[in-house]
Order: sequence, then C-alpha cells, then structure tokens
Amino acid sequence: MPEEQGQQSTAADATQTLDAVVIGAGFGGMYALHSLRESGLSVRAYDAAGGVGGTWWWNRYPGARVDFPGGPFYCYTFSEELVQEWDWSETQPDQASVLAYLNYVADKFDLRRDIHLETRVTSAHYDQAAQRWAIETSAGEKINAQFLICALGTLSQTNMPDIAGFESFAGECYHTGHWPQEKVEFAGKRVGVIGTGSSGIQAIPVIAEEAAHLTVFQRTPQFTIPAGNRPLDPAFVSEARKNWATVRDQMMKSPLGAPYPAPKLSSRDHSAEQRRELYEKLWRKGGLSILFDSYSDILTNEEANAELAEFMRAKIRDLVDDPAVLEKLLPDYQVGTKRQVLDKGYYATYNRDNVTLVDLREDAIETITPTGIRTVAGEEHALDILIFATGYDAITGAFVGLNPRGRGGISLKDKWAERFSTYLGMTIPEFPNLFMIHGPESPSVLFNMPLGAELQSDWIRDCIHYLREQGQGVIEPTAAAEEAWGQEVAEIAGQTMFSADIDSWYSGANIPGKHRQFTVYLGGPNFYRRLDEVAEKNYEGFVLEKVY
Ligand code: N01
Repeated sequence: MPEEQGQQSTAADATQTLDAVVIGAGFGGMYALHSLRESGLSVRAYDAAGGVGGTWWWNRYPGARVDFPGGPFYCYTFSEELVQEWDWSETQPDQASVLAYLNYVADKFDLRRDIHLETRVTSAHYDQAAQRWAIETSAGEKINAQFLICALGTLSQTNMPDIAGFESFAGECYHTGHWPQEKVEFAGKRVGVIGTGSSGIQAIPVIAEEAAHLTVFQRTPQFTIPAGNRPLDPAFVSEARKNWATVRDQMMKSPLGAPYPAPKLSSRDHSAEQRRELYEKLWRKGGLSILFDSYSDILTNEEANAELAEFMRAKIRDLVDDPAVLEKLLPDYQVGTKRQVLDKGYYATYNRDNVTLVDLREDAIETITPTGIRTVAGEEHALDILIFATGYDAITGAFVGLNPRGRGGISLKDKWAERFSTYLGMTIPEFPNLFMIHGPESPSVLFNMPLGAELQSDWIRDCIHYLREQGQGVIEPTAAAEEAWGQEVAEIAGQTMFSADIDSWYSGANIPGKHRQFTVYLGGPNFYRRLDEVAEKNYEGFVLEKVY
C-alpha cells in the first residue's frame, strides 16, 4: 500500500510521509515520478526551477538545440500514444520545442500535481533507526520517505570560473546554463563570450548576428561539425510511428540509443580515397554521423582518429578567411574525446567584421574590470554584456552539491573524496534506498538520455516492488559489487581513447581541484542488459534488509 500523500507523522513536526521523493523535474525526474506513481507508490518530485524541463528549462541561451540525432528520437518512448500525437518539426529541435514537449508531457500525464517547483531539497539524511530518508526543502517542508531518487542532471551544476574582478563588472552577466526567462537584447551592445564548448559554439553565431560587437575568449579550440539540422520529412516520421515497436527496439540495441546500427566497417577496410569520400559525404550530411556512423575504430585506433581530425582541420581551413584567426581555431586533441560539438555557421562567424577572437593560450585573462576584460598583455576589451559559456561540474557535481548523508552520517562528498564509486551507476554502498538516474558510472551522457532515464527509472520501480514482494524494506549494494563495477567501467573505457587523462568534462578535467576519473559506462545497450541480469539474479550485488 502506498504511504498516504502528505500524511502527517506527528502534528508537532509536520513531517510528511511518502514512499519516494524524486529530486529533479527534467526528463529523468518527470518519468521517474510517472513510473513510480503508476506502480502505486506515493511520490513527489522537487525542482529548484520555476518550471518542468530540467536542462531544457535552464538552457534558454540563443541557439540552444538538441545535438543528438533528435526528433523524433530524443524524446520519451514509453507511451506509443505520445509518440503518435507529438509532432516534432526538425531533426534537431530547438530548446523551446523540447520545453514545450516536456510541458505537454507534464499535462498529459498529470504530473504537476506531484511536482513542487521553485523548491530545492536542502538536505537528505538517511535515518538508520527509521530506515528512511529524512528530507528537508527550501520551502521548510520535512519529508520522510522510504526511497530517494536523484534525477539531478548530469549538466546542471554550473561552472563559474574564479576570475579576478568578477564582482566589479558593471554590465549584464549571464551563464548559458542559467539563462534568464526574458529575452536578452544584444542589439547595439558589445558582448563577450568566455568558452567555446557546445553552448558557446551554439550561441556565438546567433549573438554575432545581433550584437554591435562580439568578442570570443577561447581557451581550447574545439572540433565542431555542421549540425545538419533540417525539417523532418513527414514520410520518415510516419514510417517511424508505424513501426514504433521496431524503432524502439533498435534504439535499445544501438550504441548511443538512436535507431542507427553501429558501423560494421573499420577504417582499415577502406582505402584512403574511400575514407575521404565517406567523410566528405558525412560532413555534408552533418550531425554526429562522421564520428559515430563512419568506422567502428574512430575512438579506438589512433591512426584512424588522427586522419579524421586532419580531415576536419582541412574543413576549418576552407571556412575561415583570415590565416591568423584560422591558426587559433585549429584543434589539436583526439577528435571525439571531448564531447563532440555541432554548430550552425560557427567558423564563418569569424569572417564577420564585428567578431574578434581572443586566444587565451597566447594571452590569458588577467582580470574582469567594471567595463570589460583585461588580458595579461594589457589588451582592454570593452563589454556591455559578459556571457560565461564555461560549462558544468559535470556528472558528479550535482550529487556532491546535494551531498546526501548515508549510514552513520557519512556524506557523499567524503565518500567520493578520492573516487566516484557506485554500483551500476545507480546505487552507492552506505546510502541505502538511494537511486541515481544518470549517475556516474552509468552510460548517462553517452546514450540517448530520455530513453536511458526511462530504462533506469523502470529498473528502480521494479527493484522497489521486488523488495516489497520479498517482505524487505531496504536495499544497499555491497562494497565488493561497487569495486567490481568500477573495474568493469574502467575496463570498457580502457578499450577506447577515453580515460581519466583526456582533457574533458567527461573526466573532470575542467574543474580545478576535482579528481580525474572517466565516469561514463561506455556501450550503452550492454548496460541495460547488465541491469536485467542483476535483477534476474535476485538483485545480485545487493544486501536486502527487513523493516524492523
Ligand atoms: O561546456 P564545456 P558547455 N577560462 O565544458 C571554457 C551539453 N550541451 O556548456 O576547453 C576560459 O563543453 C572551456 O575551455 P577548455 C554537451 O554535452 C548540449 O559548452 O576547458 N575558458 C570550454 O571552451 C556539452 O558538452 C547541448 O579549455 C574557460 C568552455 O568554457 C555540455 O553540455 C548544448 C574557463 C566550456 O565548455 C557542456 O557544454 C549545449 C576559464 N576559466 C551543451 N573555464 C545540446 O545541444 C572553462 N572555460 C543538447
């Protein structure tokens, strides 16, 4: 039987009792709420944002859009009715379309009645005697829940670099991941953008069109590929809808969770001329295909990777007019080991008269001043608006920020001080009945995230019901299972170019002081087979405990 919603434990402390609390109301949290609630549990979700949508609520910066093989595949798959009735118009929907979709989902499945917005979970402690989570919110609520589901987002804890003089800036200042609700007016303004990752590269061409002047402060040049966004072909959509069960099955079997099979050929199966022809074709098509649909060994064979990188640098040379600017834009890392960026007219933006590129490797920022940015060489860049496109404390940052306390009061921050360790990327020893969606050591950012969130939420739901059927109330992974899982994650990554050493947020390299660890389980579909195996073996690797 579900705990009664909002039931008061005692009148004095006004603690509310629920089966589960979900933190986050993005793709992951919304579906977790739906899935658990439909299965008969009393559940409530909390989100600090003013609306549902998670990352799509916060990231309203100009140019923001899906860069995964998008509509109609970057969406929920659990409801055939939803798939049939929601019309995506582009292959890579923009932020407003994804947010509209998520609002539609919230209404269609009546999620809002159990979502508390503008409410941050301020603390979560496991009460060992009660075998339940004691949760407090910024609205002063106290909740006692058997299960805590953390759908906090992998890219939600923004990274604001500590740059001298920041407080003195007199103009407008924004972070792409915390963009205001109202439109930011760039017309007639001098705008500065720090950062050239996915967010910066999506925003820069759009801002350049409108601003009087745009100055881009670039530390590391990135490989970016034309996004190739286009209107969706209605015949293609209708075919996908007709065969939805097959399409979903293909998604669950493909490496990234999109319904495209992994490439069968290795780069060695083709001559240099054949490879060039294929790269040309895929470059013209745009999107992630050149990296993921060309050859099976792009991310495992250094030679193949270097050849593709050189092909992409040649493309950049064709696109940028000024040789000095071009030189600054040429990337020199192994392509794909940073999160691949897609763009619309990014390189051509540097041919505009109103755009300046500052290479911070040649001349670093010394200080932010009231009127702009001064570099070490003494260059003054006057700015009315300063934009931080400086990314996130990714994958682990939001979990450490929440800092739940487990058995004996251990904090997650302390537990993870030297290693981010989990079992299945979803559970943590000493943190009983806590589940993560898209946690470290899960496929998270390297698999279709809405689909991954569904599969993980359903696994959590089934696990909870298994517990109850067994007359048990608490589930916690063993330290041995945690250790073995860490080895499995590292072994799979070890077969690729991904490692703790890559300069990427994948490995924590972007956050000063963060320890480096590659925290993504590669090979998405295999992860979901592993989850099934664990369940089939009566939740192997876990210890169950009766409610006292
Ligand atoms: O962040 P990033 P992002 N001084 O970390 C620079 C997803 N996403 O928000 O490379 C100067 O990639 C930093 O420089 P460097 C996607 O998964 C998806 O752009 O560290 N510069 C880099 O250039 C993506 O990968 C979509 O040397 C500093 C930039 O800031 C992830 O979000 C759209 C600096 C940060 O790049 C994050 O992307 C957008 C400093 N102190 C984002 N600190 C979709 O379309 C950092 N930088 C779905």
